[in-house]
Amino acid sequence: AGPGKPSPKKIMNKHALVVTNRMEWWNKARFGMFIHWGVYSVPAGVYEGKKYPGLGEWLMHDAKIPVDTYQAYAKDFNPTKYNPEQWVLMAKDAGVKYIVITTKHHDGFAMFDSKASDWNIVKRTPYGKDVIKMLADACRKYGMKLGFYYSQANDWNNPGGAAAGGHWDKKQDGSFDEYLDKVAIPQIKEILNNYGDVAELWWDVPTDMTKERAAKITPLLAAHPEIVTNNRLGGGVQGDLETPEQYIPATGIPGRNWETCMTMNDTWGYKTYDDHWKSSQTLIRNLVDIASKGGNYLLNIGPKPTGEVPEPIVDRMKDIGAWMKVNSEAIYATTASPFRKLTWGRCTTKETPDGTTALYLSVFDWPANGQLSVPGLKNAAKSATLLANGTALKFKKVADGLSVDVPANAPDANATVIKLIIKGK
Ligand code: FHN
Repeated sequence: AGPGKPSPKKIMNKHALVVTNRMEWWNKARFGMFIHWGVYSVPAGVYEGKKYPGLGEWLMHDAKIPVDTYQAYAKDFNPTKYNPEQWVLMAKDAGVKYIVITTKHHDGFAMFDSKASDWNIVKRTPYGKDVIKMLADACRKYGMKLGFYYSQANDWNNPGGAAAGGHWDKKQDGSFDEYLDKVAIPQIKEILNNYGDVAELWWDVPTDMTKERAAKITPLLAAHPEIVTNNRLGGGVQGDLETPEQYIPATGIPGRNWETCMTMNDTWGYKTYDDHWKSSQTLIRNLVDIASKGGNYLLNIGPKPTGEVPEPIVDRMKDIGAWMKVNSEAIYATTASPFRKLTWGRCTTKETPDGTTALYLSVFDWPANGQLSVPGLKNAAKSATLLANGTALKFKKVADGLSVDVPANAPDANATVIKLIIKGK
């Protein structure tokens, strides 16, 4: 198939270079859900009556909140409405294949029962329960993979952890190496060993992490070779994944697995007043766009301190789920587009066992003339159907490839997928 180069074969080969058995599930998944949840959801972006414009989970840093004042918020962190099964089912219904949750963010607060630091949910909140264990149980029950975000540096509460990440309170003083030995490394062992299988370990951030320091952490993973790791440990450790944040690389990241993480509004952690929500259409198209470039979409939710998921998130997850119910074949286990550019949308591909290739044409801009042109396609086409309902579509060879007869109006305003089976690769 050309001249939309490189050809599907080349792309598939390129991917084969980075796809190992260990990464197989991850490469098929394409869609994950990120969860940023912690004590920062209590102030939710407001300190001393002032609404801070930055990220909700960065409030302590941005408002230079003293350690003791910040720690008092834990007394109001009482997520009595936390229902992890509901979270997992919301994700599952949306088509999500794995979840990654913040076990400890930059505020240093462990959302799990930690022996290494008593700045944790069990010791410091009226709730007193290990929400990570509860989520791990729910994930196991519903066959959802679970990964852990862990902020190994930039810790603003455990002494020494804030080394280069900013200092504004004497209580933050200390040695970064001591912090690593006494808090981070023991906590990493806790999350690796106390919650069953860990699908992905999401380091954040590489600040202060020299080669020597990273070399104390990497051996901890030796006993867990199945865990997928991202590229933010630091100290020159590449990890399995590139992690574009808040953007989709224009041409993917050839030769590397990658996962775009993105917020639904403008914050990772909950803020009461951030209503800048992306539309469901944008989120669906982002997922398609990312799959068409061979990556995964890790879409964030920021739950409230009560444990509830904000309504705009629930609505969007439902919309994504409705689209995925009929179109997920165009997302899961697909490989990148063989076409350099398609004016009307995106393409993902999948080889079929009978030697044909499925091209999933996701149409964003519906053609006004009832003809969808697939420029440069040289392979003979066998069939074209609307993926959502199996309606057969006529097609014909044209000078510059193939043209598919499509209905006058777009059947799906989010993205209509046409499944085109072509002979060969
Ligand atoms: O500082 C964090 C931020 O709060 C958030 O967790 C994102 C998610 O990728 N990572 C860091 C910035 O790169």
